[in-house]
Amino acid sequence: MRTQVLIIGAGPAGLLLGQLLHKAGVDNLILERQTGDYVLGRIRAGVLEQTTADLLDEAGVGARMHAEGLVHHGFDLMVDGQRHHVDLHRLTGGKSVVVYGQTEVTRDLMQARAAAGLPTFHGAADVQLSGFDTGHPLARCTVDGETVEVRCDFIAGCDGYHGVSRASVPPGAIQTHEKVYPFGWLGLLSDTPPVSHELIYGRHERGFSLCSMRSSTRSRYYLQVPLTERAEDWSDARFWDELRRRLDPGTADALVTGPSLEKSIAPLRSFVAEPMRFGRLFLAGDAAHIVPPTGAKGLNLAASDVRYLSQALIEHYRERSDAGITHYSARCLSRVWKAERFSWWFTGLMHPLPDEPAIDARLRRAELDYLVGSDAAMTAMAENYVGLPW
Ligand code: FAS
Ligand code: PHB
Repeated sequence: MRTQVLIIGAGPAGLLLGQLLHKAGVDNLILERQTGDYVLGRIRAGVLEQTTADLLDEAGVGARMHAEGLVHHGFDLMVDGQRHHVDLHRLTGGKSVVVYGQTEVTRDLMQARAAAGLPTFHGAADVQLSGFDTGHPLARCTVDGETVEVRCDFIAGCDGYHGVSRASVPPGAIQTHEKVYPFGWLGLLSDTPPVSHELIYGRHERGFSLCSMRSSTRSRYYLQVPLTERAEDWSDARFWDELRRRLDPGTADALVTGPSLEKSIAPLRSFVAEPMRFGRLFLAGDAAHIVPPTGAKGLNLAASDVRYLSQALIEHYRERSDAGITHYSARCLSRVWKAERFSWWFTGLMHPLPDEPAIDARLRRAELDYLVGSDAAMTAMAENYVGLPW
């Protein structure tokens, strides 16, 4: 079979790209390794930058986000039992973020794709890519035991950190940068009212915690844990007890606990692959970069890559211009590295390391004291958190 743009991966990046291309009349097809339910079952991001929300509107999938999403004008930092409000709205001249789970974004995009009757092959096994560096891109895979071959003009690798797209690039043509953090995030989802109306990023000598949410009745909490920990070793009671110990007394008293709907541990890494284009193969989203989730940038970076890539491909077909394609990688990476820096900085600031030298702990404490006492420092953090301009 043949299509203009073949997309590998039906996560948020692949689905959003497919929707934007479809609305511009560009033919596309998605190969996805997992089932749709499996993709929806992965609990991930929760915060959308306004530019991401605007792009979902442009893709025609923003209605439920506006109806159910929560607009947040700030968040709290909790440092050794003291809460400090970060007034995003004031510090950024009126900007905010939208709390709306990645699962719901993915669901909205899946429903839009199905309603448009666009082809997505779930259960696509052993995807193999070739010809993207000779002008004749080709993908082969197996679907329900049958061999499927797709010829196309371009391949968009939206298949995440463990995908086949980046792995298909000749090693000499790609450079990767990686930092693995010596801890993970143990996440818990529960149908309990959030402990606060906004997010609380907490730093405590026992470790980092994050109090987040999905709605006014569904909460998402995270605890920094050693990489040796396993989610199955954490009962709900153990999780709630540990979270309470890391919160200030007033917040701990206000915490409403309940049975977990999901518990999982995510490793934290900073990762970038350069460049993000190889002939007619483009990488977008987690296939090209990973950020520690502290700064809530992962999903939002995927959205900005997809915006640049959709614009470049639409320009190729509509205006017979390859200027966007030529500049795609540099344009993405300029934004990616700024988000990597912010996520690395915020992660280092909020996560104590068990065996760190005493002076490092004191320097970090001094930076926190400076941050919470300086409008200039808080403004710098706020403008990165709401998202730098596209
Ligand atoms: P995704 O990984 O979401 O999607 C890639 C898709 O490609 C998947 O559906 C996969 O099944 C498919 N695929 C993979 N290999 C394939 C192959 N060979 N053939 C066909 N299909 C293939 N971000 C935040 O902002 N906040 C968070 O709290 C947060 N938590 C996270 C927790 C975890 C465990 C992970 C892994 C990521 C987390 N992220 C978080 C980042 C996350 O939200 C990503 O940024 C987001 O999923 C990026 O979307 P995609 O680029 O579409 O990649
Ligand atoms: C989430 O709600 O899952 C979430 C929110 C903010 C972050 C990371 C995760 O920085």
